Amino acid sequence: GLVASVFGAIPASAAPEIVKTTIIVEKGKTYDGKGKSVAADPNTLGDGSQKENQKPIFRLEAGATLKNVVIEAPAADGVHCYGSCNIENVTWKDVGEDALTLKSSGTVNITGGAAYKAYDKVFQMNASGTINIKNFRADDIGKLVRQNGGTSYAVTMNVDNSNISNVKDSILRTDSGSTKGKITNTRYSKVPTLFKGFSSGNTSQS
Ligand code: ADA
Ligand code: CA
Ligand code: CA
Ligand code: CA
Repeated sequence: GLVASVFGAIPASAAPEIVKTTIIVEKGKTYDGKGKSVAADPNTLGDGSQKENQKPIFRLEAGATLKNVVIEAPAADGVHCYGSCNIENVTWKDVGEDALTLKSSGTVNITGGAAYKAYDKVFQMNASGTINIKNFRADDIGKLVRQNGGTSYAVTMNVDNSNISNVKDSILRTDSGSTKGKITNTRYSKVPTLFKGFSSGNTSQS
């Protein structure tokens, strides 16, 4: 909102809306936050620590879109996608256990937005499919995309036109010999490894 002051109208940083129960975005529907901030109720969804089995703030059903939302701390288990989902201009200011999980097969399109302060993973792929990350900013993270450890299904991971800095582990990581990774037109700073665990010939960078 706008706050009047002697300096004129300045944007106020509104307190986040505290989400007590997971917001469900139904199949094919769009949730447009119009720039609003949300955070998890730590007592019902999770405290955003590295403890597993926290609940998501948003659950997207197949074909749903989430846009124009700022997710503040605590972010619990972020966003869960059950099938394909579109994430546009969503910023995680302090990623919780992780930022987004693909829970059943589909394509995740992340366009614009950012993720900061992910102790471990940002995007977690727990099902086969594709993740397309475009025009994204990530800073102070463990990994940008991680296919669930020990799984052998195929995931396609694409990163384009993004800016990634202060990475502890790698940008893309898998244990699957059939998973492919591609990074194009992306700027890095303090990134030790671009790809980890991929079979030879399954990665490209330009
Ligand atoms: C860890 C854990 C998986 C799964 C995953 C997640 O990798 O071993 O079982 O819970 O986190 O989705 O956060
Ligand atoms: Ca986890
Ligand atoms: Ca964090
Ligand atoms: Ca998780």
